[in-house]
Amino acid sequence: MSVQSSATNTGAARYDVVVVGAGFAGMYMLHRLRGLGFTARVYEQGSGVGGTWYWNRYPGARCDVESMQYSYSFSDELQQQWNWSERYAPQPEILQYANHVADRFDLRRDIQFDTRVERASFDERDNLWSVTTSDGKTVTARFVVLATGCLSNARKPDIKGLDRFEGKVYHTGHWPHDEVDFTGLRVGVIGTGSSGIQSVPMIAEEASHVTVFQRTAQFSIPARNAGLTDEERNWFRANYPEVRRFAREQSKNGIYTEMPDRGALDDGDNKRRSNYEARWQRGGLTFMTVYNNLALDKTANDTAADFVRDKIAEIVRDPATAQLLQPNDHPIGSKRICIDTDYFATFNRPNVALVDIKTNPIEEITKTAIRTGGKDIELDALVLATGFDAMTGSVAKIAISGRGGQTLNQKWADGPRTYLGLMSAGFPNLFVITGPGSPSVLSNMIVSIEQHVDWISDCLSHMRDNALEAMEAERDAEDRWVAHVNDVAANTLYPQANSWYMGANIPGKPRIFMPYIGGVGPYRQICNDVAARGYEGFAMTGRRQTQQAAAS
Ligand code: N01
Repeated sequence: MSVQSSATNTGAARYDVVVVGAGFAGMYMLHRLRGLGFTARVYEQGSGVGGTWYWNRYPGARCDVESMQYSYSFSDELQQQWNWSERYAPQPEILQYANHVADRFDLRRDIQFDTRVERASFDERDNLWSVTTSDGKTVTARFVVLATGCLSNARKPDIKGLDRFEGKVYHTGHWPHDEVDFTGLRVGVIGTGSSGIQSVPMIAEEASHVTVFQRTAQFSIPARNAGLTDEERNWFRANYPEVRRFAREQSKNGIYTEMPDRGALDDGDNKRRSNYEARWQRGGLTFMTVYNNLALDKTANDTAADFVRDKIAEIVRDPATAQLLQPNDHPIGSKRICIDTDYFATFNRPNVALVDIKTNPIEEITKTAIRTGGKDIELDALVLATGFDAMTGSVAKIAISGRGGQTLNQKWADGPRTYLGLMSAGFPNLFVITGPGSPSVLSNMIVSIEQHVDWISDCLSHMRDNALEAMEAERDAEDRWVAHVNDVAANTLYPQANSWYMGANIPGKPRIFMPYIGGVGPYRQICNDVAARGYEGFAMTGRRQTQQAAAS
């Protein structure tokens, strides 16, 4: 493989690797490829780096993993020098960090912005991908790496009359770059997942009135966000070797925290309540790791769910509103838990109303209002916090055809099938970073991104060292992995919720639990073992074998 890109005899530029997306995954992938001497081209549909942090600019957007941990670990200098200002960095600061990384490692010269990858087709004879972009150009590459992100395909709901609405309509996942001013406006927010829960309190401070349209009440834990002190930053900096090691090798979710050693029912009522209270006061995602069986045992889970329901009733003054805000149709944590700042308290404001669209679904949107329960709620602006076609949506938008012309969308018609969440049989030399079948969205994404990028980088080096040209997941290894992913999920409470983890938020999408819930540490070990056993479950071929296969 060459260090410089070259041109084929058709004039198309040729790279060792095409990377799709310049979010945290694509940027680190490019950095590693460069370091190994591979040529790479990154295509990014946005005008800048940052992926999800480039698009999700809605008011209140911030990370729900603490920033000292939601950050790259590959460069010690970077992690020692970057100064996170808050416990959970706001979106502009995370985007600033992404830009800093792009500049610091001189990444931009190999990234083509404002360019979508439209199609990618595998040529079996030459083991080459042909990649066509939205500027009408085609390049070839030995490998394609999809760094397209798990939550990047914003989903506009199919609600009658939505296109007729005459006020401004915004989607949280595709927020404008110019400032949006809600001052004096009556704003409707549809959706109460993380994006709705983060944005409602901010919008309520500005707008004259906010109506929140709730289909499913959500469990949310206070973030307790605050400025970081030097002492806190320095603790992390001094302890990064152990913090990062633990997150990668030992944790379930890629976060350095206590590992619970007892179940919720092992404690009596008072002790359990005081444990929940302590985590509620601490704030953040670790509420769910008070006990080791909250995701496994419904009776145990009920104790945590009851605690949060009681908190909602304490915070929200109007009993009818409090009751509506109390989730009662899914176990806590089985839909991605939310982390908020004053979400429930916002419903005590005189300018905020909650409308239950589960009982009275939206009938239609008129030019000026949302009609539900036979009543028109007049609005000047509408915020769609309706989420994403998660995990597969961005991949599905690219026309990918592999062996025998089969498309990835055809292969995944009944749900995504991968081996280790990294490759799909029939699509040689095509990698997905944090793909379905890997811990991905159930983890601190940056930990999982770095693990996949490092694994792929080692794999490409191995292929180069051994004159191998093509690598492909074997079908039986894939079948076994898909069965394992499903078995592990079936032993948890997760499949009991209509969540985007299950594809349930997209009408017609197959209901399959997409991420791997076996834990970040164990998963990493599995991937390492597979590599150590000569990439067991992957077929690897050299040029001569490919030619022989083509001739026979
Ligand atoms: O999207 P969601 P999100 N009519 O799918 C409702 C990450 N994230 O953007 O639950 C009416 O969770 C839908 O209702 P229901 C994080 O992983 C992270 O909020 O399907 N309502 C739900 O209430 C998160 O989990 C951060 O019944 C409709 C809401 O819209 C993921 O992104 C911040 C509807 C969608 O909730 C997605 O979060 C933000 C319809 N037709 C996001 N369609 C961080 O803090 C959907 N809904 C890092």
